[in-house]
Amino acid sequence: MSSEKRPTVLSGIQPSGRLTIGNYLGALKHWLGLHDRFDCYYMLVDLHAITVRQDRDALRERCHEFLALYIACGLDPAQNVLFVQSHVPQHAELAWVLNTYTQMGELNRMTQFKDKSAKHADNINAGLFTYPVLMAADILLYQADRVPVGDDQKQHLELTRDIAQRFNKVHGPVFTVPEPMIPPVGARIMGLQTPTAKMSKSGDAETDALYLLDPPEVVTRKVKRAVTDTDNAIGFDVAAKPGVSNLLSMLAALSGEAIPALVDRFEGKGYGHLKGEVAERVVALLTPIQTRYHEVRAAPDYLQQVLREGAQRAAGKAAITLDRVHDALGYIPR
Ligand code: ATP
Ligand code: LTN
Repeated sequence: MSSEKRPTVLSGIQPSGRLTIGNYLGALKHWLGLHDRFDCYYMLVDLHAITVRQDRDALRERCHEFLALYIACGLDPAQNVLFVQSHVPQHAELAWVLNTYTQMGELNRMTQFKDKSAKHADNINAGLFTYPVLMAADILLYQADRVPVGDDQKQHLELTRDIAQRFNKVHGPVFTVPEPMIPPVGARIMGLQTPTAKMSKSGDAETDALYLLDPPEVVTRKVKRAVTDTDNAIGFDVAAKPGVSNLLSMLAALSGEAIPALVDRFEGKGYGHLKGEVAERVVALLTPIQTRYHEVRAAPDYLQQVLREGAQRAAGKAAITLDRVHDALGYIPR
């Protein structure tokens, strides 16, 4: 599938918590089909995941679960390089180098660091602080041209670009400077119970998120109970009507209809109609994904083989970049 001139796409998700409809609409969905035009690398970023304590057995299970979901959502391992970050040692090696091209002040400004430190006040480890540098290493190792992510990763992408440009200024054009790909709708799905905060896969409240493996009746119940407001008038206004606006964004991302067209279509109808349609669309999306997931998940040897091959292909490309970096720095070749 790879040819010299094809641009590269890379993205990743932390194997923490459970994949949500936010992860799907903001990221995963947009990875599908890119292999026609790009060399595609999609990771499970297990090095990033340990910036928050993980249970050993659960982490191992989850990597297979997430990989099976990647495949069930439509990522064909024959056309996309699917791998686990810890299988490619160059990620950590390049991250070390890039740490020395990143300023403390830059990392201090990262909103994800601020949010995660507030949430895990008992474990504000150095890895949590340098998390964005490892992410920059992930991206720059593969000379990625485009990085499809949700809105919350925009700041990390900007830092990655700054680090790449800084390194290139000193050492010449070693790194491709990547562009984010952030979808116009669905890039920031909010919680069902707290529509002022991002839906998160590691959140505590079960009813706040729609998980990709939620059964249909659970999806329907959660959507029906989603927080809205009392005036029962459908309109898009994130500040004044965060819950209804979130449902409209989800429906727009799921159906492809524009938000103003949805507002017109639901005029005079109550929130129950909107919720009914959102639930229907989510169930229709998830049902075939879940069927496929159970088939793939039942084949652990296959999953292991996908990871083995993915790691091999990823490491081949990563090694070329790391050699160039070492050469630029003046390290003696091995
Ligand atoms: P966690 O809660 O475990 O920190 P998360 O749900 O934020 O995780 P990540 O692994 O950080 O998930 O993100 C994976 C991808 O999904 C990223 O591209 C991210 O931008 C996107 N994403 C995460 N949450 C949402 C959301 N609520 N809406 C849209 N995109 C999202
Ligand atoms: N930080 C990202 C996950 C991530 C990532 C990447 C995304 C790690 N490395 C490289 C795109 C490209 C997050 O979603 N929290």
